[in-house]
Amino acid sequence: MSLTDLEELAGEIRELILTTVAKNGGHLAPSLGTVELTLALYSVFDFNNDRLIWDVGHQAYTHKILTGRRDTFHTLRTLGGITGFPKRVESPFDSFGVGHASTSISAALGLLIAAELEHVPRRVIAVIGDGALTGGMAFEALNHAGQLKKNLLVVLNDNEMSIDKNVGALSEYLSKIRLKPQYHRAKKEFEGFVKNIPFRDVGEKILLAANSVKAGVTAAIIPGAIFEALGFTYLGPIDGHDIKAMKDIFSKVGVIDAPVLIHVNTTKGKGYKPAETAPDKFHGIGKFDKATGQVLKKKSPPSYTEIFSQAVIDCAARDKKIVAITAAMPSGTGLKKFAEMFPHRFFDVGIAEEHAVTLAAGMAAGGLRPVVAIYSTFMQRAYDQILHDICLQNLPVVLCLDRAGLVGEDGSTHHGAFDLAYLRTIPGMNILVPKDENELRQMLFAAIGKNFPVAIRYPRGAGLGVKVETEPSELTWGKAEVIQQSQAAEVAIFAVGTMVKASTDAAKLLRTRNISVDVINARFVKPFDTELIKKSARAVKLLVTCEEGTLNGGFGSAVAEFLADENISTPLLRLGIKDEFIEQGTRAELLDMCGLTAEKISRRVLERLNELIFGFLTGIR
Ligand SMILES: Cc1ncc(C[n+]2csc(CCOP(=O)(O)OP(=O)(O)O)c2C)c(N)n1
Repeated sequence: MSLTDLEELAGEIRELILTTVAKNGGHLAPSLGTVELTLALYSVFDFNNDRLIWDVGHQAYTHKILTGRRDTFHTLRTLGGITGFPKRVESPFDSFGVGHASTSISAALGLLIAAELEHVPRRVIAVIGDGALTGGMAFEALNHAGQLKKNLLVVLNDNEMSIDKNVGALSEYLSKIRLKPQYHRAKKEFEGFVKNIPFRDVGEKILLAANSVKAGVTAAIIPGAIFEALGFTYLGPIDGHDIKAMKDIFSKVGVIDAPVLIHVNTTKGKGYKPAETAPDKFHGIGKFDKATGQVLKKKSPPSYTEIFSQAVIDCAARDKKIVAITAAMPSGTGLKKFAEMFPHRFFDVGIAEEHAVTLAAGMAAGGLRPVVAIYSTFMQRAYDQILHDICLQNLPVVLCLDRAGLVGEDGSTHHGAFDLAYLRTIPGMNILVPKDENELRQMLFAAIGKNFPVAIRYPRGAGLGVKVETEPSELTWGKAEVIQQSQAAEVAIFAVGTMVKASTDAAKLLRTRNISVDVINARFVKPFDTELIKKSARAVKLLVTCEEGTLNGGFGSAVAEFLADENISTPLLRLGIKDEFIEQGTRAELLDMCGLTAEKISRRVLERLNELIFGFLTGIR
């Protein structure tokens, strides 16, 4: 396509992205920022053979539209529709599945090695944002790639933003490269030089020439010296909205047989004023009015995140030792307000969950009381740090896992389905799950006073609208809360978190069929209330556990293990998420799909009771 055609296409794609995200919600600002970059990449490389790996993948909407998904783009992030992130099963052009940050360079290097060993000549390109570059894995991969000296191409998409403003020394360094006046002069000279290299003089000659010019240029300005030290040839920064400039540089470096990093500057939210002025708000957004940029939000009770936000501030106001840590999510986790109120006690470490957790362990070892707020799905990154650095030393760190359970439209990469299972295996870990937003506040108060590790996991979205008590109330450690109990109960449901309300409603439905059900808020997944379970097991025909988490190793597993160990033969029905990855949809659709609604819980209980009665009558149990 001609440059004019490409620019026209960029406008059409932008409009399609904007219209679709306004209706479905999604990652607007990141994807608007990469329209020209994607078009330039697709103009130069042949992705029928070459491979393009996106980091996080939330900026890849143009890539999706260009690779056969324009007509289905309206289904973005909906149940059964196309996903918000690249996914291998969705398209052969999605070379590597993503959702979590900082994986692109490792994956690209892996694909490159595979191609070499299979004798397939191919370019592999990783596109990574400046935010994702704050993740340790990105550096591990750069370090390895620099040593292997393979022709990996890394495009650094620098918009100075993570979700919130990017943080860290590297981010400051990249900003300096943008700003250095002598660099701009040198950059012009260098760009002029690269443009004038005759195309036949590609390959080694370009590299030699580029390096000799760069030797002179970099000596004066040292742009990208950090990447050079890691074995990459650094080029840039170039304007990431100038298709021609990017095409020029991509086509010329495309044949260099060594690792190259091209630094492009983009504007997050490019082309849509509300997103350009508030790129954090439009990073990932729900439905909004395209004309005004106003979010279309139904009135709802405060979210769990909002309640956590205030609770941690209230705790910090009482205790100077409390510090708060986030991994690049001050807004998402609700810690932004804490940062404003206690700037010296707040730490945003970038997309570095592992570091966040060990940093907290260090702080705790030094006498502080760290609260680490990280989404459940991203905490998966820090498993060993939780085990080895916190629990093995029994350090008083409070882990607050937001977005636990099914998160909805972000889909399989983002569901917080595994936390109960992965935390439960660790000796010394305490796991609390609130049934509502008030209990979340109370649990935080209780956890902060303890001398051991505690994790609290809570869901995405609005609370139940219950009254939130400002003052701490009694929470007996390891004890469940009886919601309803009767002598005549045939069934006892031990429910975890969000499932307490669903189970209470299920009990009402079962009541209409003359089945009396006890409902217990488990509250603690570790240590859990073994005494009450034992007591209930003796009293009822059927024990039920219900959790918004994977069944493999979750709370139900804990109860099953306990019953087996205690030689208790009361039948147990475990309800939760089956051993599979759950795709995207609204939270309500997904809960229904997983059988975690009152209606479906009551049906499963009824079925199991029938099986038990039938089994009893026929002697098969
Ligand atoms: C391991 C991990 N932690 C946190 C996130 C949440 N997250 C998604 S995108 C993003 C910021 C990425 O910034 P950048 O790479 O610069 O891309 P941009 O959105 O600015 O284009 C964050 C923190 C994630 N996806 N993965």
